[in-house]
Parts: sequence; structure tokens; C-alpha cells
Amino acid sequence: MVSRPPIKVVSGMPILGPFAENWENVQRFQAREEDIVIVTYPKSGTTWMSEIVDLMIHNGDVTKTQRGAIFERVPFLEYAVRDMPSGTEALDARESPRVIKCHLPVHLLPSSFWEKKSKIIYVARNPKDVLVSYYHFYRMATVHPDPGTFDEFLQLFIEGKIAFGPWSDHVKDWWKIRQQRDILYLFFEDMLEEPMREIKKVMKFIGKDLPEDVLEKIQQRTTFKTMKENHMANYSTIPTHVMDHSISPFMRKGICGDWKSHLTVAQNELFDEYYKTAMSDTDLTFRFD
Ligand code: PPS
Repeated sequence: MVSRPPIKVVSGMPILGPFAENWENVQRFQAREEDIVIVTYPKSGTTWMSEIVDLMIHNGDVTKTQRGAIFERVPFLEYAVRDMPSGTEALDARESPRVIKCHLPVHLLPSSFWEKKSKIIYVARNPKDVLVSYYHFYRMATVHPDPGTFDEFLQLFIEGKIAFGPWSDHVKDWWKIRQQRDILYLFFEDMLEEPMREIKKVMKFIGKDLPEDVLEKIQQRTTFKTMKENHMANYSTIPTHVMDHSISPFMRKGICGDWKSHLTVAQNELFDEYYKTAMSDTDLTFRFD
């Protein structure tokens, strides 16, 4: 494991340095009809949705979700670090139905996902909370470069010079394509507000019909508190030199509006200015409180 490798650029997108080595295999990846792909910009609710979907395809059977850590149960397509199976290798070996984590922008999603009409669930989160969450994740996970100060990271975020590129293009492009391609587009803030409502949308979308008590169980198993304590969901089984939870836990706060305790008035004004410009050509909106 290389510590704090620099970001690389593949097909115009900044990506974590080691991930660049497997880029050709990602683009050649063979999707299947039964695949369920959870696409997000980083720190937008990927792990939360992964746990929900994994529970759902196992009809709420909690023992099945204890079979492995979330990153084993729901492999990360782009993942590639030396001496470890890559995301594409892990997925190739997996039986269907596969649940797949992916952070790619629309135009870089491997074409086989479109050809096979795999099911795609997109989760978006307001960018101020994404920024804060991503900053702390950069600090605790050494696969990222050093984030510098919060102010420096904010600048990188605005310029789209962080892993997976500009947040605004990511959320807007997936928003644009959602109807054309029958994508379920959800929001982190809606999941916080009324988890059951969003869980039911997921169930319908993936073609399941689960009784109310099972859905209740899924909701309870996927609260922030429960997932934070669940070693198979909270990334605590990863060695400390890769993810150091004492710097910042992966399951950090799980709320909406934490940005208020991070951004100064000046930083907030700068961010609002960026947001206004970046989002001027879309009807997509976010809730920040
Ligand atoms: S990653 O690394 O991109 O896969 O991260 P991702 O899972 O997308 O996002 C991590 C943030 O999601 C929060 N989280 C949750 N919030 C509420 N409820 C549940 N169940 C939940 N699970 C994960 C997690 O705490 C990170 O947000 P922050 O703001 O840092 O707390």
C-alpha cells in the first residue's frame, strides 16, 4: 500500500493514484443484467445505500450481511491497490446478483452497464456536507494525498481537483440522464428525513416485495448509530495505516448541516458563489439544513 500517493488523471478525471493502474480493466468491465450499481460522488451515502440494498436482496436476513465487511459484500468497481484483488477482479469472481459501488461520472461508466441495462441507484448529498466529510476522509484514509488545511481543500473542491473530479458535473450529469435511463436518483437528506419512504423506493426499483416488518428491520439495521457500531459496516476492520479512525472515524456524524461548524463566514460566501455559478444550468437543487 503506497501511502498518500498523488492523484492521477485518467480519461480527463482525477482519480486516486493506485486506481489509475486498473483503469483499462474498469472500462472493459463486463456488467450483467442482474447487477445493482450504487453510484455516488464520494461521501454522499454510498455505504448507507450499500447496506440497505445488501439487506434487501437477502430479504432482511441480518446474518447474511455479517458474512463480510461492506467493501467485500459490495465491491468498489474502481478500487485497485497493489497486492490486493482489484474491484474488477472481485466482481468478476462474484455470483449474481452483484451489488456494486461506483463513483464514476456518467460519461465514464463502463458501457456494458448501459448495454445490459443494469439497475443504477444514484445518491446525491449537499456539497457543503460532502466537502466536510471528504476533507475528514482524506485525512483518515492514506490512499488520498494530504488534504492540506480545510481552506486549501475547499479550494481544491471548488476547482474539482480531488479524486473523482468536480462534484457539480457529477450530480448534474447523473440528474440529466436519470429519466432517459431509468435511474433511481435519491438524496442523502431525504434518507435522513424519512428513511422508510426512501427504502420503499429502493425496494420497488429493484423489484422486491418485502413485508412491512422486514422493511422495519432494514431501517433499524441501517440507522447511523447501528451502522457505526457494526464492524461489518463501519470500515473498522481495515488496518490503521490505511484508515485511521482515531484521526476521524469513517462513520463520523451522519447528519445534515455539519458544514456549519466547519465553514467560516468568508468560506461560506465563497462556496455559495461557486455553487450559484456551478448550478446555474440545472433544475437540480439541494437542502443544506
Ligand atoms: S465513501 O467513502 O464515498 O464510500 O463514503 P460514503 O459512504 O458515500 O459517505 C460517508 C458519509 O455517510 C455517512 N453515513 C451515514 N449517515 C447517516 N446514516 C447512515 N446510516 C450512514 N452511514 C454512513 C458517514 O457518516 C459519512 O458522512 P459524515 O458527514 O462524514 O459523517
